[in-house]
Amino acid sequence: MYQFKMIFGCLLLPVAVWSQGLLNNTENRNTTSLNGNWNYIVDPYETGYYNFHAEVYDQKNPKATAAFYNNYHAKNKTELVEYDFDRSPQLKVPGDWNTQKENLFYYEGTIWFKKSFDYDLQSGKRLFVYFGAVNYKAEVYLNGTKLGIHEGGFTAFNFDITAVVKPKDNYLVVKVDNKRLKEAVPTANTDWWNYGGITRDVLLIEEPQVFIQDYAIQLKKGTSNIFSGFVVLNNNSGSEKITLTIRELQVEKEITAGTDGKAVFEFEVDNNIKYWSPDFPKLYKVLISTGYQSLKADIGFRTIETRGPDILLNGKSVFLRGISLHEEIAGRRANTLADAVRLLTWAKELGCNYVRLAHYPHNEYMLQTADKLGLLVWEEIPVYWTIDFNNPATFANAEDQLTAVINRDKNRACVIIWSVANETPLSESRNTFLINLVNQARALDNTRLISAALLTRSENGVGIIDDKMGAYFDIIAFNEYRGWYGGDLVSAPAAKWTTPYNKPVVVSEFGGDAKQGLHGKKEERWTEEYQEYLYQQNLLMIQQMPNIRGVSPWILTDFRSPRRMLPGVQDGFNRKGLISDKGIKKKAFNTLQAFYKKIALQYN
Ligand code: GCB
Repeated sequence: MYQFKMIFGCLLLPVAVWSQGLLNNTENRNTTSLNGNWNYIVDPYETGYYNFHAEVYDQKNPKATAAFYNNYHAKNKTELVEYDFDRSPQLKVPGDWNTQKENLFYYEGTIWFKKSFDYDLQSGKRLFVYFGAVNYKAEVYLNGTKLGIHEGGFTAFNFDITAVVKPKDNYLVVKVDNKRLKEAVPTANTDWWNYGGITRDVLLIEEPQVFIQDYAIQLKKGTSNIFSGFVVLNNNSGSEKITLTIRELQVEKEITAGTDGKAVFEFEVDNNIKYWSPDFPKLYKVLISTGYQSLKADIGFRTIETRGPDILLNGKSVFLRGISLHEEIAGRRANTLADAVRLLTWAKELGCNYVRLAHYPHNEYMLQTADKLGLLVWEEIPVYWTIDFNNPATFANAEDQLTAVINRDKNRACVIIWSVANETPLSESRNTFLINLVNQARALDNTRLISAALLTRSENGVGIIDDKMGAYFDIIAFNEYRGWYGGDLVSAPAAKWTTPYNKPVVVSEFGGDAKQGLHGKKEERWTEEYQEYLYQQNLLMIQQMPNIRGVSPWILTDFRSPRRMLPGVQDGFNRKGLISDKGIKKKAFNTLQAFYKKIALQYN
C-alpha cells in the first residue's frame, strides 16, 4: 500500500501515497460518478479517528463502533453512539468546504465525508474508486475497510475496490485533513487560500480483469514522424496483443505486452501529420484495443525544443504570450468543465497562446480544454517558497506529486513545460532537492521542457538572471515585481538586464494590485490606472530583456489569499487580477491584449 523510497542514500519511512498505478484518461473509461451530496462531520479533535487515549482506531481496534469510518448506527435506544452521518448535513462534491458553508470559511482541520451507493458489479469485472483530488490528506475507507492514504492536494489517486464492494448499501468514508504543515508540499505559508475538501470529481471506474491502465504516445524526441511510447496492461499474465489505431493517419499497429504487462513501441508514419499548435489544435482519434477492451483518446502531436534563445514549436520560433492563473473562479475552487472553459476563454480573448497553471497541478478539465482551445501549458508542483528542503520526506512527497502530474498529463499536446518550483530561496539543499526533481522529470518524460520560476538579483541597478539552477533548466524563467514590491516605474523601460545563459528567457510573473472600479492617478496604488501604467512600463522593459521569449503576468483573476487584508481594497483577495473575482475586466487587460496583438504579428 505504501511506497518505500531510497532518497539521499537512506531508506525512508513510508510516504503516504498509493502505489497502485493511476488510471489516466478517465473521460473515456466506463465510469459512474459519485459526485453530488455527501454527508459530512466536522471533527477538529479527530474524535472519529483516535480513542480517548489517542490511539488510532484503525490500528488498535478497527471495528470500534466509535470509529467514524464504520458508519455505525445504534441498534436500539440504549446504545451509546455519538455520531450519525445520515443525520449530518451535506456538502457538494466536488467542492471546497470553505465556500459552501459560512461557518467553514476559515476552517482548517479534519472533516469526514460519507457517500452511500449501490453497484452491481458483474463477475469478471473490476471496480476502482478514483479521486481527482482531495486537499490535503485523504484516508479512504469502504464498508469499514481501509483502502489507503493519499497526501497532496492536487494529484489524482485510485484504489481497487473489487474485493470490498457489495451490490447494495456501500458506504465510502473519507477523512479529509487540510491542516497546513511546515514539512508538507506546499508548506504552511502560501499566497493563496488553502481550500479544503474533496475538490475534484469522484468516480467509480469499471474495468475488465486485464485492462489498459496506462499508455504514452508522442513524437519521439528529435523527430517529427516517429511515434514512440508504451502501453501498460494491468494484471496481464500471458502475452497479449494490443492494437494501436489512428485511422486518419492510416496507422494500425499490433504490439505485444509481455508478462510484465508492458508493450513498448516505435514506428515511423509516412503520412502527413497535421501538427498540433495554438493556431491549429488538431487532436487525432487514437484507439488502443485489446481482446477485452477498447480505449479511445484524443491526442495531438507536436514537437517542442529549444535552440539557443529560441523556443521551437514544430520547428518554428514562438513567443509565449501567456497569463498565470490559479485554479479559482469567483472566490472558490474551480472544478468543472464550464469553469475551465470560462477561465481559458478569457486567456484566449487576451490573445494568449500559453498559460501558466500556478502553483500546483490543475484539474483535468483545464488540460482537456487547453488541448482543445489551443493553449500551450506550463504545469507546476507546489514546491513553493520555503519548502522544507532538508527533509527527505518532503522531497519524497514533492517527487510523488511531480510523478503523478506527469503520469496524468503526458499525453496532452498542450503541456510543454514541467515546472519544479516557484521562488525558492537559494541554498545548497534547495539545489540538491531541485536537481533531483529535474532528474525525475527528465527520466519520466524526455520530450518536454523543464523549468522553474526563479528569483533574480541586481548589482548597480542591473538585473541579473543567474540562479545556478538555470544550468539544469531548458527555460530560464523568473518573477519580477518592478513597480510593486520595489523599483520605480518611470525608469523601468530603460532598466538593464543580463543573463549568462544562452537559453530562452521567460518572465513567469510580474504585476500589481488594482481594485476593480477604483480610479485615480497613475501614481496612486490600488487604482486601475496604476496597474495599467505598471503593465505599460513593465512590458516596455521586458521587450528589451536578453533572450526574452515569453511572459505570463500575474494574474488572470483576483484570488483569495489570507495574507491580503487591507480593508476596502483587498478584503482577503490578492487583487493582481486583470479581471476581478466578479468577472469584470480592469484597464490593464486591454494593455496586455494590445501588446499580444503586436507580438503575434512579429512572430508570424
Ligand atoms: C509571487 C508568487 C505568487 C504571489 C505573487 C504576489 O511572486 O509567486 O504566488 O501571489 O508573487 O502577488 O505577490
